[in-house]
Amino acid sequence: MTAETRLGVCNLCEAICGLVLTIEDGAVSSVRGNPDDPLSRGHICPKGVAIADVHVDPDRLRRPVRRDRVSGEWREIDWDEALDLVADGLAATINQHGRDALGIYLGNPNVHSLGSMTHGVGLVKVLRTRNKFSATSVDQLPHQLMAHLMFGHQLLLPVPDIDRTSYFLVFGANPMASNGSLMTVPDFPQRLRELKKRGGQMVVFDPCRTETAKVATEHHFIRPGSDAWVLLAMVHVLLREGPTTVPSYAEGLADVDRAVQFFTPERAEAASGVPASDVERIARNLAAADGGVAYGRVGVSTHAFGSLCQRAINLLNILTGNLDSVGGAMFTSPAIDLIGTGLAGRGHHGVWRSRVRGLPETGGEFPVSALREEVTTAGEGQIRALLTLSGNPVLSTPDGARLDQALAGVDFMAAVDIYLNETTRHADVILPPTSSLERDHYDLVFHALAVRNTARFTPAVFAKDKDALHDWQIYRELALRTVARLEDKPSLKARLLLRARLGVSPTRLIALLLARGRTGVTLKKLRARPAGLDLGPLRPGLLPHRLQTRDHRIVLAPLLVLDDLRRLIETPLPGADELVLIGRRHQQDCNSWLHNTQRLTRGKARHQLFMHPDDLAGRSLTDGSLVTVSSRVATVRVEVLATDDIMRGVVSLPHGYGHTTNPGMQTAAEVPGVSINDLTDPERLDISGNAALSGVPVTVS
Ligand SMILES: Nc1nc2c(c(=O)[nH]1)N[C@H]1C(S)=C(S)[C@@H](COP(=O)(O)OP(=O)(O)OC[C@H]3O[C@@H](n4cnc5c(=O)[nH]c(N)nc54)[C@H](O)[C@@H]3O)O[C@H]1N2
Ligand SMILES: Nc1nc2c(c(=O)[nH]1)N[C@H]1C(S)=C(S)[C@@H](COP(=O)(O)OP(=O)(O)OC[C@H]3O[C@@H](n4cnc5c(=O)[nH]c(N)nc54)[C@H](O)[C@@H]3O)O[C@H]1N2
Ligand code: SF4
Ligand SMILES: [Mo]
Repeated sequence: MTAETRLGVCNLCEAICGLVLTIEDGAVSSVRGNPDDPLSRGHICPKGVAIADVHVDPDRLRRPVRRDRVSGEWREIDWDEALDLVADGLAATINQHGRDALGIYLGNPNVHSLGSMTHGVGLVKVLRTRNKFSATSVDQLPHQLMAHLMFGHQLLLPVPDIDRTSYFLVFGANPMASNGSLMTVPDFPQRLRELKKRGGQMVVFDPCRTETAKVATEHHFIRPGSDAWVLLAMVHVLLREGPTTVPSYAEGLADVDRAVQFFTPERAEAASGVPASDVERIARNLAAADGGVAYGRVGVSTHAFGSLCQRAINLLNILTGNLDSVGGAMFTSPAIDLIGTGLAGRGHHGVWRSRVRGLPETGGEFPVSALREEVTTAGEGQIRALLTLSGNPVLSTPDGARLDQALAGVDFMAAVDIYLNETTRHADVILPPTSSLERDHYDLVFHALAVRNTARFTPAVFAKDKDALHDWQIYRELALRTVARLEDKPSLKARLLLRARLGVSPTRLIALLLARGRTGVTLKKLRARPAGLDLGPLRPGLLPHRLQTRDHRIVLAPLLVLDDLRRLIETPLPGADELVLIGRRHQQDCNSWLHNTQRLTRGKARHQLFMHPDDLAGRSLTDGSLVTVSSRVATVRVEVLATDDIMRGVVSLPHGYGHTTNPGMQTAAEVPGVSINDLTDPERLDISGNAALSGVPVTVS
């Protein structure tokens, strides 16, 4: 037996851990964290250990499959036929009904694959439909919109300087389970221990006493959806008590001051349940800290006032002097900079609107909450063909069960995915790319959101099969073949250019982009140091230069959010006997997939509805029983788990469950549980268009 070790990378979550894989007789026999990796420092979680399970999973698609529309049966076909079929289907729809008749959904794993980042964007661009949707609008849209409006670029997202902060104020995030988000922070538990050892504190606001809340110095229960009240009251306290630090390049302070007058700590208490004295004390502590940072994630992004929250969090950091400052909220200096180099657009909002509900686009995408109605509402511009790229919107987006029904009715559907899942089962053709162990990787997204500046290039661990295609090759072929079939096609010259551009491999592009950067990092240097190059801690003093607003100024009070304050004030609070639903993540889950690996699904069940014992008793329900949960859109039945880790008046379901047990679906589909998104409501939106997945009114009986 021959054993050798190879370096790999985990692309399952934002922590991008470096791996050491042991290969015996051509198969992975062990996966460990790489201690030499300057960012992840040897960290790994149970999912990282399972990464090779996906590679060998017999259910993972390796060849294109086609569904017989009559019998419903799937059969493998060859690549050429599959790519032609998809190009035919897409082009026929566009030729007959126009560009917008094609809908596209881009799922989360796109940002975790280099080839999707470099070539998927190109494919989507040439298809030129306005009916573009992605996981962004069930996730971080408020962050991007506020970054666009306040700092001038949708990706100018400040990252907590976790390694040097002394006061970490967390709203609606559970990094102990999620390993951090919009904050690439491998080894959060160790970094937190270091923070505490320095005498620092972590203060958590969450309706659930999560793994993170349990290791915090302070945890405060907060009513779902009420965070904006607390955050604005903290800004109120800072401005009332002063002194506040307002950089010379910030504008709109008077508007902020006027707007937060109403948001007193007492009103915040009434709305949120957080005592006014705590709101005041924590605002003061953040201001007094030697390097403090406020941070909010999924719990306050996928929320009816997500934009107000993200904007208030930015304000807290700015007014306490903690933006662009050591221990505060800082901007990264990545070796490949997506900002300011034209690689990613600065963003726009509301330039055009969706056909049915008139919802605003952001950065060229519509809220995915509008997807179903655009498929089912007849008329000019109706979506008649759908392309999903690494996505499972049936489980991931609001009112998923009805989306499921709608997808059964489209004229043509294709998916680029490694699995047959609840969404891709409606496709006519599924095109599966190579597994992540077969692809080169450089992380274009998460180095730029990491708590330390590093760069790393990871060559594929295994050579790909002769008869397999990388995602970038699939995207290239789909773009070229579809464009060639369009009646209204670009000029020959433009098509030749497209062919040349899409012909450059992602790795070659990385070499070119690195050479363009200013950090001196080259692909050659990265190849010589595969564990990764350390470019040092985050750097302060990048502002105002790094701002992408036209005059390099921070806009403290964008009109859009000022206008939204009225909606906050007028939204009634839930009554004492009402229940609202929130979501959660567990360490061994990965959004809507990875339930196929035994390694992650064995052990204690975690699909249950969390409910406070008093709320159960008040309804004469018992722990462990099957309960009926109803929202405006649907009813599901699920087991309940009594726990006082959840606050009264709140119930919680994990996100990504509810796997279908249809024949042909993945083997571990017997994983119990329901989809939380069968209950969430596409009508509940933040001003940005992000789905308000959290705080859905429900009844339980
Ligand atoms: N209620 C509620 N809903 C939520 C959330 C919540 O907290 N609560 N969270 C939201 C968030 S933050 C997100 S990001 C979305 C995620 O939701 P989606 O965008 O649907 O993404 P995933 O569930 O991560 O993955 C979708 C599919 O990608 C496929 N896949 C995995 N790797 C690859 C690959 O390398 N290539 C290809 N082509 N396909 C691959 C898998 O088969 C999987 O089925 O869900 C959102 N929905
Ligand atoms: N293990 C694991 N890790 C993951 C993922 C996964 O599926 N599994 N998914 C990845 C993805 S795509 C993302 S986007 C990140 C998300 O990363 P996080 O945001 O850290 O993860 P969540 O567990 O969704 O944390 C949201 C928290 O918000 C709380 N919450 C809900 N509603 C409210 C509210 O109204 N106010 C407040 N203050 N809190 C609220 C919930 O109780 C929950 O604890 O995780 C990534 N990492
Ligand atoms: S923390 Fe994230 S990146 Fe690291 S091993 Fe786990 S899933 Fe992979
Ligand atoms: Mo996400």
